[in-house]
Amino acid sequence: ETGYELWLRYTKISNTSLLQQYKQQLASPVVLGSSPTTSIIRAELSTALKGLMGTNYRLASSISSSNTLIIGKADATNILSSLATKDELKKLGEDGFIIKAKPGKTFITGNTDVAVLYGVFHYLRLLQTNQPITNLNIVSVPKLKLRMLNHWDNLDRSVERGYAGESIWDWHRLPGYIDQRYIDYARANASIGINAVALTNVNANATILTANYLEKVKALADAFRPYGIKVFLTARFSAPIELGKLKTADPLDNAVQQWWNEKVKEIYSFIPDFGGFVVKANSEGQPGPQDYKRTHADGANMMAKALASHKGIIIWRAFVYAAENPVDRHKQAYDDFVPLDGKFEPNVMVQVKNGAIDFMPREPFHPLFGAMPKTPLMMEFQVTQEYTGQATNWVFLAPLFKEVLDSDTYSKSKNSTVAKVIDGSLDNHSLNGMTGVANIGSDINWCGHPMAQANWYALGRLAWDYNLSSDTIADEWLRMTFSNDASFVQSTKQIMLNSREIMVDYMNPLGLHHIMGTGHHYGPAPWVSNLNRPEWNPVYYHKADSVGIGFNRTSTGSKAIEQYQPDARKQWENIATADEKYLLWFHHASWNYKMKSGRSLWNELCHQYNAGVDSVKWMQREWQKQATKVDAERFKAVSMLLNVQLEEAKWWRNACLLYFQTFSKQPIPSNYEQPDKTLDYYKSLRFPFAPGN
Ligand code: BDP
Repeated sequence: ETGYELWLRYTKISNTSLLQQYKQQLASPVVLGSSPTTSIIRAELSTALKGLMGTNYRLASSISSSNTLIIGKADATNILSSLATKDELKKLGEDGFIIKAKPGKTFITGNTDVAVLYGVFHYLRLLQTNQPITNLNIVSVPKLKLRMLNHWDNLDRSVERGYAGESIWDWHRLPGYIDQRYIDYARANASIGINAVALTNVNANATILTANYLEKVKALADAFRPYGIKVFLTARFSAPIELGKLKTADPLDNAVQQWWNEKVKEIYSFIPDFGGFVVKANSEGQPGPQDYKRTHADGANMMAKALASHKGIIIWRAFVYAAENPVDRHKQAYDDFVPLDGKFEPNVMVQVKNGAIDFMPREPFHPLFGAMPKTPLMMEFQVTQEYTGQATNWVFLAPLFKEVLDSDTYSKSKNSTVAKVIDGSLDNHSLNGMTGVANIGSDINWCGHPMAQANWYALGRLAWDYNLSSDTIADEWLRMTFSNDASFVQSTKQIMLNSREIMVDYMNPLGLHHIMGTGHHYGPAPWVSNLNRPEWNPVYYHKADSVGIGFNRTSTGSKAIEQYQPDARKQWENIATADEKYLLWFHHASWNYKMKSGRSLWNELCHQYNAGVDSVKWMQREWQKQATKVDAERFKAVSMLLNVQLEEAKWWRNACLLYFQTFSKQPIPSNYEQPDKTLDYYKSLRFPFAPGN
């Protein structure tokens, strides 16, 4: 198995009595309607049923009394429309679906063909995961309207922070050559409800907005459309200068507005359902409105006006920090954006990373969530594992995503969770969404590490329903991607569910953050202090000294904690009661500070780094037990990668402890494995060709 099939393998159901039951219910399927999407439904169903049941199915396109599975839009036939009241159908919106099983007949319906496609994928998932299908009564409506992937793909096919080969967009051969990958990509996305993709890197190249490239974008949009996927592009703020030969990109300049109006019109002439732009402006050297002493709202609104009449939207990123803000980078996005609340056009969403620093292994939720009630905020997660083990570490990210979504902002009252902020329910916004920075590339298995596919899957499933548990998501994914064998699922799921915490232990325990290698961000480098801007240096974040370690963000420090509601602060504010998972995020604690375990802070650090390493050994042992349950290719690939992961976990542990020891001046307790190399050795390591940079 190469892994190319992802979670859509459709292998024959091995439980023979279940197979018999399924066969009865699936004896005579019909798919009503005729559109590119219904053709896709028919093809998917034929492939899936053939694989799962081991027999060929002929699908009818008109209904007869013998049909046992009836699939189609609600308005296709009376039996389907009578499954729900008008009101219930309305509540389904464009994407929601109903699956209902009555004696002898099962129905799948929704208001659009794409909703029906989602329903069919859901139904197939039930079969793939061997669930009962006799008493189904499912009504499923996505919690979020925009369920998106952001590709950080460059036009030369390199992928910023990509660990799975080249970009899957083969710009050179587009528009004429439609790679089967595009279709399989769209299928996979549709199967988990993803309905939007930004094709290009947020560090944008204006060339994508030229007619030549728009032809290529159109070809992709055409391929994705029947799968319900809308295309977005990243827009470089200075494009009017670079492409339009204007002297300025000032958002309040009429000629600039005019240029964007024309450009947008041109884009819609190629792609009538174009989604809009994702914009990174005045961040990490990107051009933006502040270059002209204008605000982010001025910039976003100018572009939003160009898009409004076409029903396009602007997704304006809040990932900003500047060298002029040396005290605490944590505070800047909040300081820049909160005053703009209420000043954005109605077709603007502000896209906020899950935390205020940068996709760290563990990070408190971003203080902007709950602080801009008049603006729809979109969640940005990072699926690609820039800071969470890159190409080599098995880390299931659903627990990280859930931890953020379930966090309480207390912005209205108790239970004002981040999830309720982004779904718009707290502040009555109709625009809402979640995106993940994609981990997809040209590798045969799409995501590099065979287990990294689960993070793509998790993003889609949580964008559809953030109430799903990590356990459920892992369970589904394992059954479909590997096997329904109960003991395999049980053990491997435990590895997945623990993997994120394990990675935190050996990389960034107790709230440490941003102590990775320079540029490529591969491996540990807590000692780095010589970069041009203070907030690029790891020493800025851990602040280790002879007294202790950690960033004081309380009222006696940078005061970043004051950006949170008082009730939210409580979990971190007082060092004596603070959740130790975030201790060094908010406090500078002394080396001998007594932890809840009874250990000193220094000994606790030693303990956690070692626990992380030991847990990778546990992952290895658990995985080895699955040798007979998994195909040889993927078993071997994961085994080898776990060996690499163990080496990297030791590297993180040794390098960090040896370095922090130069401040704590205390020994690593003798019951732990001692570093086998010197600090100088770790400092001397260089990775000029590490991927993703
Ligand atoms: C950082 C990445 C950088 C991205 C930036 C962003 O290191 O490559 O361009 O985020 O999100 O995490 O704009």
